[in-house]
Amino acid sequence: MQCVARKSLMASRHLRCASVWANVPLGPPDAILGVTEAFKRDTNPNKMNLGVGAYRDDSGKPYVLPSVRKAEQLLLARNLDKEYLPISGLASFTGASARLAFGGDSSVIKDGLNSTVQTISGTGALSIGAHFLKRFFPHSKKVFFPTPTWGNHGPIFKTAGLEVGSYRYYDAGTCGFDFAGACQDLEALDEHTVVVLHACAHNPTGVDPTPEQWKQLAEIVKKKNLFPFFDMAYQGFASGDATRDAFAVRYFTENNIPLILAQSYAKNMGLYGERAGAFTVISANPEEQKAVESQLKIIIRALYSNPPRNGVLIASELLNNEELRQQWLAELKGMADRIITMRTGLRDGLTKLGSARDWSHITNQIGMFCFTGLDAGQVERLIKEHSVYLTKDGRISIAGVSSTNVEYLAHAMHEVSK
Ligand code: PLA
Repeated sequence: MQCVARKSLMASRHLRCASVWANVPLGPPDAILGVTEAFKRDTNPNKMNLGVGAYRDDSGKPYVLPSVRKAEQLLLARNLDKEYLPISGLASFTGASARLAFGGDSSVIKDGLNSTVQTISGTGALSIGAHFLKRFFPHSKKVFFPTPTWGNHGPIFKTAGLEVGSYRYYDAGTCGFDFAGACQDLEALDEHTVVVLHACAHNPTGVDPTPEQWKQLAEIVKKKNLFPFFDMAYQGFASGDATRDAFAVRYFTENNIPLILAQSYAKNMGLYGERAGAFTVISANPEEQKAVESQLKIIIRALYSNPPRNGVLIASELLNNEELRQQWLAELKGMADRIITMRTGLRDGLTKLGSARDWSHITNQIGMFCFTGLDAGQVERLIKEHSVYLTKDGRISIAGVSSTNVEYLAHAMHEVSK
């Protein structure tokens, strides 16, 4: 009797739960992170995960930078406590992060005009930025992105209540930058429109403006009073040189263009899961800076109160301890160089196999990703017939290719594209 009663109680509970959420539709897997889930289910020993942008060493293993390991040892020896960080994060980290982006001599930093807060990596920086725009940007609430852009840009800004639009960026004909198209579209925007710019190593295309083109884009931005939101998720990963990759951000700032900036240390320090990042607003004067910072803290306090400690303690060591900083910058260059070597290897492999296609974009593009130009059907064949996992748009993470499987990849790409 008792058992029957319990059973019927459970059944009614079950029913009640089901009815509350009955209207929740099943969502699709994430376009980028969902690729990893499919990869994990594959039993082919030759499988390759080129979906998410996560750096692998030449044996295909996740890579923890030796400088990061050293920083961890230094931190461990300090027996630190686990107290909350301030709402705006670890000051030694946010200060150094701003200097890495804008340069130590930057007048905005010397004059204390930057409000830099610690964020949950680059995604968190974009999200805090989007919330800040939604609350305080006095003009349009529509933000414009390059076509194509990182798949999570739209969702982040829409979740914060903003509308999204686009401007031309990639030329599928040349697999390069559609500079004329981008200029035309930016010129046609209303004054005081927010435009998201990838500071370097554009994701997913690997196509960046040249310094000369950046200067012309800055002209348009200035003339039309556009408001740039720089997303710098790959500083140092494009050229191997963190200063060189900061060119656009520094050029715009030196030319007195007001801007906001998202930074991530996921890729350039290999701190992915540690979630270390920063968001910066440049203000016109110190009073404004104080007000902006106070509002950023109010937004953060409501969203997650204060940020995590571990990742930024490591990042702060790498940025502030001169010996570790030099080691980190050398290791960063090592990662960028290995990616460039893999690009050459892949292109050479395709040529050797007799591919009739022009693959020069593999080596012309920069950063973690190569936008292969393969169409949806070819992508599907790469996955199904060769267990090479990539995003549907034909993007491959070159950072996931190694000298042991670059030939396999070339062969697979040749097979599906001939
Ligand atoms: N901005 C751009 C342009 C990115 O490509 C990424 C990450 C981020 C911000 C945010 O990274 P973070 O929050 O980890 O700092 N893009 C990855 C990962 C590497 C992802 O999609 O989450 C990608 O594979 O595209």
